[in-house]
Amino acid sequence: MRLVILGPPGAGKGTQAERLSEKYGIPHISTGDLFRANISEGTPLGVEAKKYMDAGELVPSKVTVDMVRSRLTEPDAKNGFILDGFPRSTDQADSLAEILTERGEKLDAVVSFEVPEDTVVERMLARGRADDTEEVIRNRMQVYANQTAPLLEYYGDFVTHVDAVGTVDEVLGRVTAQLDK
Ligand code: B4P
Repeated sequence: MRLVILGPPGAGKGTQAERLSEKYGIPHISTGDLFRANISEGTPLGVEAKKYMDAGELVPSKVTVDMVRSRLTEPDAKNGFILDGFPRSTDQADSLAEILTERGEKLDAVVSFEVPEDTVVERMLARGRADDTEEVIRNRMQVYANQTAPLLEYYGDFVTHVDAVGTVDEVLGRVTAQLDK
């Protein structure tokens, strides 16, 4: 299965992707996690990404797309993957379509998590990651509305909408019920 998970910051994309990865035996590829790993290792990519992440801005698409393209060439992604946090803009979605065409592959599903803003802000403040301050969260929500939300129209009827309010298990149950169809 080749799956994309969309949703506002803090919607629980990473949380659910982790569980779906275990259930379906396919890798969870999170651009946020890949950037954070590069930041911890102090790579040039990490140094570049940190500037944007600390401000709640998107990391430039060129570096993001190259990173995803390279991750997808690893053997574990051969028979499927869960993309969490990518694409985050229509230009990234165009790049993903190109990558998949080159590989002779297609997406099987795009899942969108629907959560009210108050809930995601609460979840992020409770998580308390470095980029989870109120000011940065506000900017990330704005960036989501301007750059990422248009993907819902981009993918149109192909999107499976999932109510992501509730416990982690409740949300997982809803997602898998849709995917197993
Ligand atoms: P991400 O790492 O993708 O982070 P996120 O959107 O904030 O989190 P996610 O939706 O995965 O929520 P989580 O499961 O953690 O992005 C961070 C930054 O990286 C971006 O701002 C950007 O700068 C950069 N970036 C990433 N991808 C990029 C791209 N493609 N292009 C450019 N830049 C990019 O859940 C949040 C919290 O809620 C957790 O504490 C979790 O435990 C809790 N939670 C989850 N589900 C819950 C539930 N059902 N009930 C209660 N709590 C729940």
